[in-house]
Amino acid sequence: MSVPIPLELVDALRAARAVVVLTGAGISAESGIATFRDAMDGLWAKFDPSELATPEAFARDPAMVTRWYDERRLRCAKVRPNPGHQALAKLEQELAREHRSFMLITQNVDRLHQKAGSVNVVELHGSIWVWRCVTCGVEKEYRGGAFDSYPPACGCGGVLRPGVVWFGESLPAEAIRASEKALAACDLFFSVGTSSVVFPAADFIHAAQAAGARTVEVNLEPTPVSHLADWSIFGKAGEVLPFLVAEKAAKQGD
Ligand code: BJW
Ligand code: ZN
Repeated sequence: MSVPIPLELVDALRAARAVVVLTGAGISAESGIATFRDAMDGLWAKFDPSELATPEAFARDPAMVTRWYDERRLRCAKVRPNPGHQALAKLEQELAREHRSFMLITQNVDRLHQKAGSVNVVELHGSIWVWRCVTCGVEKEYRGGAFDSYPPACGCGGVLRPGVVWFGESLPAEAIRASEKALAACDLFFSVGTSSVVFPAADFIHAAQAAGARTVEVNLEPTPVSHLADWSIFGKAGEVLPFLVAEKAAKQGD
């Protein structure tokens, strides 16, 4: 691998009792899913994603917003987890065998971590596979093809919206509670493939540090939290994470 991994980081991973990993769109980029702040392709190129992911955009044009989400959902159905997702799933299995704790907190809505085999996953921003009726509140997971019409309709006559968290909306209370509990108890924290500009996730590195954890960032470029990390590794998650997990196993076999 071209990116050097500090030996001290491998040692820290070997010694950690409780690992928390926060992921963002960058970890799914190598699976072929555009990151949130990437320019959008094709038809959507003229839209700013941060303006589509709002309750205001949905209220203004529910057909357009739900079509955008459904195209993304159909794209997620076609792609596969990459070595970055797989390395985290493997790390979770290894740590479980070693009676150490692991939690994966993701801002992603694509469920690629679960597809790769990760189990202890907190979805901070919901899921693109879930749709919720704005009238009766029913939630359904939908894995079929494109909807017949946009916005999709609920049996009650109401409109279905994507089960994701938009700007200005509260995050699921249980996801926040579980994240805070894990952050307060962790001794090694990773921030992977996130621009660290969206809160509350951008604050998680502070919470981990307050708990005494050492912190690692894996990203292609510096972010607003890079200066806080004990180790900043600039490289692709799909290369750095498999290498790190393999090094941990190799050193443990010493
Ligand atoms: C790679 C790579 C490779 C690429 N390998 N790396 C405190 C201060 C200021 C504002 C606020 C605050 N608290 C709350 C707010 C308001 C707001 C907020 O944060 N605003 C900021 C813009 C300032 N937050 C909220 O509204 C949240 N709600 C909330 O806090 O409720 C209470 C409250 C409300 C209002 C005021 C105060 C309190 C809700 C946030 C919901 C975010 N929702 C979205 C959409 C989800 C559905 C969807 O997918 O459409 O979540 S927005 C979008 O951003 C999406 C992402 O999960 C999230 C984070 O993006 P992420 O994952 O970091 O992706 P990118 O694209 O930004 O970055 C990719 C990174 O990967 C880059 O750095 C690349 O370099 C890197 N990369 N390839 C490694 N191969
Ligand atoms: Zn309904």
